[in-house]
Amino acid sequence: MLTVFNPAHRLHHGTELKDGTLAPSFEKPSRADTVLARVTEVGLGRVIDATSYDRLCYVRAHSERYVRFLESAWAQWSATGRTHDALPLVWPVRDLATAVEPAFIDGKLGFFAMDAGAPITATTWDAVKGSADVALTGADLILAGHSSAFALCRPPGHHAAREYMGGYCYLNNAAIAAQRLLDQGARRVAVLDVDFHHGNGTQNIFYDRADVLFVSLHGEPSISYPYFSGYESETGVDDGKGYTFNLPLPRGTDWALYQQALARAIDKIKSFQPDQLVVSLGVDTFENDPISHFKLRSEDYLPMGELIACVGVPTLFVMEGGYMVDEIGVNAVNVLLGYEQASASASR
Ligand code: Q9C
Ligand code: ZN
Repeated sequence: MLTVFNPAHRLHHGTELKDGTLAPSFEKPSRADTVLARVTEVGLGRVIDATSYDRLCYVRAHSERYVRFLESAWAQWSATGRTHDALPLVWPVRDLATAVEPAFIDGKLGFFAMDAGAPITATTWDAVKGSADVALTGADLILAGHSSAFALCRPPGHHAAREYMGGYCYLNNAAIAAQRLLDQGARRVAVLDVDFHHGNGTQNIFYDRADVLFVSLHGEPSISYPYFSGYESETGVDDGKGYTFNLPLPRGTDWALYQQALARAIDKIKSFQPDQLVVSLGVDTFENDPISHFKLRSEDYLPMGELIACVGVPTLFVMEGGYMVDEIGVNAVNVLLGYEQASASASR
């Protein structure tokens, strides 16, 4: 399996509010570098550089004004004389006015964010664009006939919706890749999200559409970030009714329980008969993850990959979360190795 990588990810390392103080974010450069080192160590396959794509590819999954905001936020923030990370501090919740995009940067930050978890630094946009380009390059490998590929994206993407950032995410890499596959001829694409957190952004982008099936396994919303999405009752709207499938799981979920839910997810995807599969691959389901509460062990990621291979269609893996940096490489690459082993034996 080929891996797509972009060293531009190192241009992004922000701060986050943790327990009332600003500290370096859990979402840090060593994450992607650790995964890359493991890819090389096990000889997964060649590592290729991302190519650069036109911004219109991002606008396929997001709005024009949101992409423009991401491109220009730092320039507007720093023009006010501030030098620390840009973070939103006011949000248009419930009955507040959302009809007008604020003109001033502090208002724009809240307008285009769901939380204060997506800091913007001077070079954040370069890393964010580079991450989306990794996903697009991976999608093009699939279109060129590869049966699988690994887009080693950083920063992650699945919390980023059509018009807002949050949860360490800015552009939705998996959604941008899925849209690329559709624009290049796929009739139906499934997105399977195995990150610990609900992929609210991906759900938002495809919620009213029947050409993308979104299936997510995640911590129960009432006790897990992002708290305000991921309930089983969220199943899509209009043409998209029935094309969103959420499987929330309780605190302490181990492989025995996870495996049953994943088998249901795989059945759902198979009956959709997608042309391709995009996997939002987060490994924050790991037992020692610092911000999550599932109990998967490193060896469980091998059968996870085997189960995903049962879908039997070309598959693009897109890196999402996972914050136990020591193990993130082993865990993510175990999914890919399990997938490869199962695919190889199926084709013999
Ligand atoms: N102080 C992804 O896994 N808040 N995002 C955590 C920690 C944000 C996770 C609170 C978690 C976002 C892509
Ligand atoms: Zn996550």
